[in-house]
Amino acid sequence: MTVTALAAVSGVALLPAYAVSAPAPTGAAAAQEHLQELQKIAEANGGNRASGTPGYQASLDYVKSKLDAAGFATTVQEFDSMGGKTFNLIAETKGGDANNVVMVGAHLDSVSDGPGINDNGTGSAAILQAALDHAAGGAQPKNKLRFAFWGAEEEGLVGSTHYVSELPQAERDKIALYLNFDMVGSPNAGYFTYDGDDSDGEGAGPGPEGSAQIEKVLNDAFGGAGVQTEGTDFDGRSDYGPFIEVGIPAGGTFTGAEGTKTPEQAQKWGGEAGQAYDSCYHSSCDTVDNVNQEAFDRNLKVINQAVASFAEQTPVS
Ligand code: DPN
Ligand code: ZN
Repeated sequence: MTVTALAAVSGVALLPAYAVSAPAPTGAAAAQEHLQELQKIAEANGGNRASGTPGYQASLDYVKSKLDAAGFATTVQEFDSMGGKTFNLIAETKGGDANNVVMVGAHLDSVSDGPGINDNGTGSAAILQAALDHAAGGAQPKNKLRFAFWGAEEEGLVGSTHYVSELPQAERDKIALYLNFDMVGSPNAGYFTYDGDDSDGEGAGPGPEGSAQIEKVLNDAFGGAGVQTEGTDFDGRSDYGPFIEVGIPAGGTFTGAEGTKTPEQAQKWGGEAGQAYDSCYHSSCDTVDNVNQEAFDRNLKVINQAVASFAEQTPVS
């Protein structure tokens, strides 16, 4: 019997030799796939990915499998929130100086009213892809890189608070800095970085020492792409809160939530003055269509640059 006839009998399709599978996408294209996947997960699980629900579990499984396959050491940390069990996912490089850890975090949970793709599929997808791209580059980081995907942020920063409170002081001392990414693709985007030096002299004041240098690295990365930034206060509304409370320097980027874009901001950034940065904030329309691709791509690049830079050198060690 010929090979073809054998295949016909056994029902096995013979693929031509050139039909190898396409290489996995990297960078922006891969991050876009993560957003699509999180959207599908929400749709398959009652429309959301809220902490403690099957949609959250599926989100965590998806992220964890990618990081495991790329060689990260992953840990799932269980905690209670709103009367139920939920989880943080922590993934760190096996190499790098364990006494000088660079942490990068994003909350992986959505509110229960929608799929949470801008808030915070974007931050989750961005740091996931930054981790995968860094690993694919093959270089061992000088410092240990630790990526955190927080549960129950939307229930009051519960996951990040639990993580920091469980961490012995000796382990806190090894964390050189914490970078936070929560909403990095808002449809009517602003380009904010956490105000480490309190340049406006208002609001929450400066972050712990080293935060100003982090802000500068992020601002310079945006500047290199021709994007002007504004500071946003450390007002405690996202997962950097528990870190700055114990004196760990922090920073990060943010494209805006329910706040309104000013005419000056619309002039320098485009978009619509008098409208919310994200008019679908915490609602059912926070889908893949609620992501500003340009803002998301610019943030991805800045995040990759910041990770590459802090992997080698931190302001405070
Ligand atoms: N913490 C965000 C949320 O999940 O609702 C909103 C937010 C992010 C607000 C960053 C301020 C700064
Ligand atoms: Zn939110």
